[in-house]
Amino acid sequence: MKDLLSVYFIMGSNNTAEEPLTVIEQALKGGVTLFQFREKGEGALKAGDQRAFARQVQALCKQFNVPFIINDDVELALELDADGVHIGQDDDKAADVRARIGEKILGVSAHTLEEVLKAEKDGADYIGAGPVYPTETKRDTKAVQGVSLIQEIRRQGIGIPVVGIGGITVGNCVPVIEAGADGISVISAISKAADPKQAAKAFSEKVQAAKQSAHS
Ligand code: TZP
Ligand code: IFP
Ligand code: MG
Repeated sequence: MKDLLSVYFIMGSNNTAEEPLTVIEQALKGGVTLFQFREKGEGALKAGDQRAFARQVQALCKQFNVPFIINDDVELALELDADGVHIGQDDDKAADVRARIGEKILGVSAHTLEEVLKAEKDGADYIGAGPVYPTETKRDTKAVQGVSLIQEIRRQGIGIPVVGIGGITVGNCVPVIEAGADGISVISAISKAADPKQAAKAFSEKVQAAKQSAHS
């Protein structure tokens, strides 16, 4: 799991001005290690259009051998036989989701140590901690927390895999790994990059190098 989290790219059709499948394909070519389908917010696809798009993205991820995770929607994840589900604190309860998805990957967003411990107990495979930095992409985030929760998780000796999320760029990703994260999760730094393949490659290089020196 920790290897898969290195460069975790999240995207929906409304996170880019370009052709979404092309952007995702370029990102996969650049070295994304895990993908999350997050079709949410203004201009997001609904119902059948969303399902059809999800299937296309899933097929693309399969070509690159990158696991395909679905945000929030357990039903859709089961229908498509996705590789996993990511849920927030306001979504279905982690223990219930674990029971429904069996061995699939389960990710949970957490903002406090208490939420981390609960998610771990409920069967989460990894934690999304953030927002690390200010973000324009998600409007209803909790307060920016820097790397404090990530550091706290490691200081307490909690071993669950963790990614930092929120406002992460190639220029500010290294401190997230140094704080103890197993990877970084990004939307706009790849989806809105002039060259998504190059952006993914730059993340990959930075994160691999930082993981080797920080976690050795
Ligand atoms: N959850 C916390 S911050 C965030 C989500 C989904 C958005 C991250 O997007 P970006 O563009 O990488 O800041
Ligand atoms: N964290 C993550 C992840 N995904 C989300 N959709 C979110 C927080 C709100 F990066 F997967 F951990
Ligand atoms: Mg959610």
